[in-house]
Amino acid sequence: MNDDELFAEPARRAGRLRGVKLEQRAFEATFDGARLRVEAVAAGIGRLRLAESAFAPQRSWDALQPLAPEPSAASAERAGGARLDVGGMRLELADDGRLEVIGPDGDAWLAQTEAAAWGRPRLGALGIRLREGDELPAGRDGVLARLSLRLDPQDRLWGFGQRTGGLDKRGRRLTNWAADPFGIGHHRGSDNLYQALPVFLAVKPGRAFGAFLHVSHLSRFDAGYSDPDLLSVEALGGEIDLFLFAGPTPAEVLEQLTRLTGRPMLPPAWALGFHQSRWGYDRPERLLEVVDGFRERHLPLDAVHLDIDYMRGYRSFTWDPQRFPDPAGFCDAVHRRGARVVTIIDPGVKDDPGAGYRVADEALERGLMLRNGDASPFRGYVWPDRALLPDFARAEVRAWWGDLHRDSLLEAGVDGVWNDMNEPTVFDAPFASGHARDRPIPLGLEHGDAEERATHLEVRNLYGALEGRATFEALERHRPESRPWVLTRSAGVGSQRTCATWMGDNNSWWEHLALSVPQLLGMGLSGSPHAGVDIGGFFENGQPELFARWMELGAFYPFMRNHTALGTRPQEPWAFGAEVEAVARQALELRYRLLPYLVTLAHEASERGAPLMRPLGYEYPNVDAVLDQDDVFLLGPWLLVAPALRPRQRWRSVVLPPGRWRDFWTGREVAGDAAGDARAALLPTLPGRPPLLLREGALLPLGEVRQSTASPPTELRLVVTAAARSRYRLVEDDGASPAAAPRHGAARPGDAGVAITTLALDAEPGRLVLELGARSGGFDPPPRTLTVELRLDRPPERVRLDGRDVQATWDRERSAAELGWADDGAGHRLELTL
Ligand code: MIG
Repeated sequence: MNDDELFAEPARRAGRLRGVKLEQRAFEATFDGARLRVEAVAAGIGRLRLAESAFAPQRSWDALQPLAPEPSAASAERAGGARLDVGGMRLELADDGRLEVIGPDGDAWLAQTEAAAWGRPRLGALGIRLREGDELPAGRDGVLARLSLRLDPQDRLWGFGQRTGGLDKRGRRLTNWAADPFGIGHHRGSDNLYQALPVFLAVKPGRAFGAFLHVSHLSRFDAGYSDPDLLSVEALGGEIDLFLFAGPTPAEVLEQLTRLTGRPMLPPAWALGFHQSRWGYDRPERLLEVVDGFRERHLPLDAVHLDIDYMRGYRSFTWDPQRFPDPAGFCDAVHRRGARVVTIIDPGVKDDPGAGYRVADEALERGLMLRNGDASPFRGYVWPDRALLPDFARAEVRAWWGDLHRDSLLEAGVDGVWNDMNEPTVFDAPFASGHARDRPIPLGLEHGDAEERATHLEVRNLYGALEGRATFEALERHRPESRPWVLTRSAGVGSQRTCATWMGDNNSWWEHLALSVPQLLGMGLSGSPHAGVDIGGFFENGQPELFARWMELGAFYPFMRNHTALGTRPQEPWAFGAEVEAVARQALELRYRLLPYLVTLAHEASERGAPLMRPLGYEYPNVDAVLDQDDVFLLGPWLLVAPALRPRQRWRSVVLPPGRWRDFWTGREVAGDAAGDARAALLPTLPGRPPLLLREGALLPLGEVRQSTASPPTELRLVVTAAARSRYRLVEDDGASPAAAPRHGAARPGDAGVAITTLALDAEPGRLVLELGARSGGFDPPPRTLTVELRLDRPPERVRLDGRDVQATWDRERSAAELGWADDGAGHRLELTL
């Protein structure tokens, strides 16, 4: 977009570089018309701020975590301009005032191409829906800053949060503005959805780096859209505040990003199980019938979700007295069936003061809701008709909102909370009118405490995040013995600390089944790994084969929930007949067998930001041939999943990353055929048996099939494939205690609620040694069998456990040598002669 299209006035430029001031871990440069600050924030993390004059104040609700700067992290030297080493990359300012990000080998990762520009943009150029007659707020809020940078032609651009399309977003323009595409749904051409996460990775063989635009105002990346070689960063609020992460691998970028913005929360055990939901389960009898339906058919289930139908006239924090006369009795009945209850909460509070609805009365009395310029409450139409919106940028409001959960939901026994409509979305008329259309909120609407007033333009992208945080903190406060679980539709950077998310309203389309892979990969790469999509599809009627394939794929989603819209055909796993039900059962059984692995992966996420679902290039960043594969993924380090994504698909081709791969189901090696510089294999997509490959050196912890996480496991199984050397750290926890989830840093052996076992595999021709370290930590798993299942080409000649000869059984169907013993938590050494 050229300047005349973008700006409503002649753009102002930074101008001539006037001088540079060096500090110990930073430098500041003054231009005729701009100010630049470059800072080494911590090892591998740099920050670049560019404004016309003063930098924006840090907000009390900001996502940034306090970081201890590493004293040796940086040095600024004078060489005409200035340079700052942040460890793993240098940030340089040339004499002519242009910025560069330089890798350790001297390559320019990003290079500024023209002077930064500022100006008030044309509203129509921003590409967002606006309230009729709305204008940009006055002052710096309404000023757009733009910085253009040259990209390496080889770089793939990953992340950018919640998006449609493929894994690599290069060639697109990406707007960061939370919005519900209601009535349109989302599709390949969609731009911004419910969540704004202005985060990306640039990846090419040999190195990756990352960036986070720390601007909550509306912003945009032109990622090679206007010019294939240019990335331009545009932000309202008048400032470019860009954090840069040196990598050099994708895993390190995620570690750096989440060190800065917060590590993902650790879900309670039940939340990693299966969730059944639908809009329209409107009575306790119906919900209990659904839970019983799972139990009778031996379909594992851990949670049911209550959509808006449970409320009294869509009033948040109420139960409909006719339909749900005894919420506690209902929750108890679900609990007795080994499942959990999740209730939806919408931020739109019904505007009916004086009608006995405590929430509205308090909100108005105490002035807790968003207000118009004339101090009257801001109103919009949502489910309860005319509604008020809480001002979540205020700590007082977050505490009040959080406390509302206690009497209404927590005391009844509700286990988790689901936040919807929190972009926030409001309409112009009651839904009953039949012509309600969504009505954007004025950009200048004020949020926040008097001492830190901010506009809607600044707060919107964090509104859902702040609601989620209020909810999470309330659960921590009022139920300190359990790990909170909150699901949210809108979210922002930092939400990963408190919330799981889903991708909103998809359709029962094969396209949306396929989309879920790059979409969830993008979420994990943006630091928000606990995500899922509505299995079976939300809008439109589910279809048998599509539903079966969706359950197969959904078994690998970090968050696995079946959900569908009001009025669509039934979508319980048994709704499509016996064949589909059988596939769904296999998928659910696989999910539950994977739980020990998912728990370990959730710990890896909470310790280092590692996503559970990973693109192949996350684990093999130097292998060009796998970087662009976005219809397959890895679950953690060990499992490659190549799902069926098309109707009547009988085969799946997959590019194999280097090393040896074994079919999970048969144990046989999948050699593949040479395909260019890589190898590719063709795998059968048998119903209920998604193509699944084990990496060499896999140390994959599995459990047995359970109907719910409420029943204690009785087996831990380690599936192992040979490799010269492999290491893994199995983390188990009690599934409930918050102590198992340190907010920052790795789970340590001393942590309550955690058990850690180190696994070490070493092999040489003819010999394989597996060492299990003694279990450490405060959590003692219930009595169980420990089984080791080694996937080998043929039965081993000799097996010794702790120096004594033992017998292993040989299972031909899985090509596996297997032996087990009562798990005593002690260290063991298994030696095989092959
Ligand atoms: O205007 O609560 O995305 O999951 O079922 C629709 C009803 C409101 C949108 C959510 C969807 C939920 C639905 N909600």
